Amino acid sequence: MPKKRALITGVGGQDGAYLAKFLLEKNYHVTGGARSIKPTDLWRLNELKIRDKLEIIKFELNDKNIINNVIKDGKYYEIYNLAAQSFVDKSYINPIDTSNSNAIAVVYILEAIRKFSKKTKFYQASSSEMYGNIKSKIQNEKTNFLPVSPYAVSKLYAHYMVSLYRDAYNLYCCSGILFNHESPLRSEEFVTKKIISQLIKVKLNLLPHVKLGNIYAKRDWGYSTDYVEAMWKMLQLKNADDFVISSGNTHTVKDFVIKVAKYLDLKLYWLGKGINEVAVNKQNNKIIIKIDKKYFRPNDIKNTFGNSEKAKKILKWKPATSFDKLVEIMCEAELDKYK
Ligand code: GDR
Repeated sequence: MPKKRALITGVGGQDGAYLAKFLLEKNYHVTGGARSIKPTDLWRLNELKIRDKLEIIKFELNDKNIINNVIKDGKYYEIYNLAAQSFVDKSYINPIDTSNSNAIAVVYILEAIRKFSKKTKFYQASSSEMYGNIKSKIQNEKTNFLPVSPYAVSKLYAHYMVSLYRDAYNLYCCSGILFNHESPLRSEEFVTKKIISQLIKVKLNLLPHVKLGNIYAKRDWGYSTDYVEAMWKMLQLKNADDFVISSGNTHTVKDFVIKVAKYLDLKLYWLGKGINEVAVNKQNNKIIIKIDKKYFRPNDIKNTFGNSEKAKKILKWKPATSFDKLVEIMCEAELDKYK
């Protein structure tokens, strides 16, 4: 039997790389779409030792012709759209690019599927950011959306379009509403990896302190490798549907700092309030965490906390990795770089 073909857009990113590995292990023929196919931009595929096992093609979200050309043969059994402008903070600086990449480009892909490849199953990376600061304590598929960033608005547009193409054009397309998910392959622009990488540098005397923004934001953090499995499971159902994928736990950024410091055997005490709050290293009384206004967002979500009961029931999926284990995996991987 010929191998099933899958296309992953954004294959150079954290989820793209882990999903490619997962699908290769399931014996798929995997094509990875990337905006830049330079080896340095595909370092995660090398890290997972899968670069030579994939077909890599150039994929540009803002180019309708490229999208049509990639999809027009109708050869993909599954398409996972993981390409995006994925930085919430940058979306305030560049709302137009964010909207083009995260909203309009998704309609290009859906249109290409509708015209040329009706049998393709399509997965869209939706985000917990879409809930914004909704008052409900825990968020599931029935919770209303109240986006507070250009990023979240763009993702919500795509989310609704996916649902529209499912209902109006009878296509197999679905969205995974994924809560924050991290791994050693995360880039340092995201807070978890930044904390780990910079606190290790502090411990090794390579950096005086870490500067952070809103340390009281709460996030539902899971492990990326668990979450890519859920993406695949969504495309194996008889009928397409949307699912929340979350860890079901929430922690502040400060909790994350405390956990990492403990793992690194850095003993901290906290002083001050608001912008003046600092964490001091008990061993030498040096300030090692500071707050910097630069890292605050015009709007920030106070708390994300997902309920993935539906995924548990229908997809038979649940997160395999605890918060503590996630911190341990990420710290270990970062420490390995210094061995
Ligand atoms: P997020 O992830 O915006 O939730 O989006 P990020 O790690 O950037 O922020 C999490 C929270 O930490 C606060 N924070 C800081 N954030 C960064 N990046 N740097 C800092 O120094 C800092 N200090 C505090 C932020 O304000 C925020 O509250 C991620 C992305 O992967 C999205 O693409 C995805 O859709 C969502 O998760 C679910």
